[in-house]
Amino acid sequence: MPLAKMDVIWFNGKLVPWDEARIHVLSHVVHYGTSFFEGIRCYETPRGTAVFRLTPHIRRLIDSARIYRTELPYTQEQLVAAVKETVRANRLRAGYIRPVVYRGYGEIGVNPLNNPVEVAIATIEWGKYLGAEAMEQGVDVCVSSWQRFAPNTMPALAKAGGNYMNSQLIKMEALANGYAEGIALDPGGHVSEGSGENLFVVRDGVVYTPPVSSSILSGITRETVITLLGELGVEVREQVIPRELLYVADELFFTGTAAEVTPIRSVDRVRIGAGRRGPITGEVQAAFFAVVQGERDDRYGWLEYVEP
Ligand code: PPE
Repeated sequence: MPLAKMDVIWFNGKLVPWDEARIHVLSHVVHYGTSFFEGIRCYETPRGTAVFRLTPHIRRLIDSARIYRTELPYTQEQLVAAVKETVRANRLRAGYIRPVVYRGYGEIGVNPLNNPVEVAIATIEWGKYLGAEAMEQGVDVCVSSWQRFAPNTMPALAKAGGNYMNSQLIKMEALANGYAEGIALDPGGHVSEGSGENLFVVRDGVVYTPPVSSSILSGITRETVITLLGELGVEVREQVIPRELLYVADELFFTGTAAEVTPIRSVDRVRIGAGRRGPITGEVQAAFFAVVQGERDDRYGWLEYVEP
């Protein structure tokens, strides 16, 4: 997505003009990928703009940093308030929010700990991640020749910048071969996730999704969708998924903040179901959009309103 400039970025505690949120080329993050980030969406609702599950996203940001022995210079409450402040300052009604924590300029060398921990929060416009028509038609994907990282290599539960080198390999290979996205297997050869999305498989009315032990990011949309499927009376099993279950699935779909709920219509050129959005995918997608847009009762407190 090309970036359209907004007015301000929250940069180490202050709102600064968009063009002034800059870092030095010798910042630790530039050399060693030392960052943690979040992707969050806000939506227009009948009661004003609401950030979807803001607090769990900020909590995951703090956890990602903690896994790398990094304590943030702001509390969860301060960061939640800072996100709302940034959305208000940019008069954003619906869009995407990108908080990022990184190690800045101080010294060179692998040890990050002597470099400052800096925090920025930007808001950007972001339409449909895998294309607008994809939401109904579904996307064509492949199983990647790249795998997700093994346990004891890169911690998958941390949403760390460096992890996305792996995602980039998956994504570039998929695009080069004419697919919208790639599905990575975990180091054991079981299904893991897309380059920036979690994956769900539907077969005989039961929904399957890989467990956190399959090198996935523990997606907040994934958790949301599991809850919504439960409400719809659909059984969800978090279990290890063999690759071949993809080819015999009735339906497949991705979830993610950027991807929302995106149907998949083929894998490795094998048609899935009727080759378009399946019925369970359609139902959970409709439930998801009804929730995020405040069109139904917010029974879990998922909508965090920007205006007090
Ligand atoms: N797995 C990965 C690897 C991932 O990056 C994301 C989010 C998810 C699963 C879904 O997580 P959640 O957003 O909490 O439901 N990917 C973010 C970044 C995408 C990008 O291209 O940048 C996102 O969707 O914001």
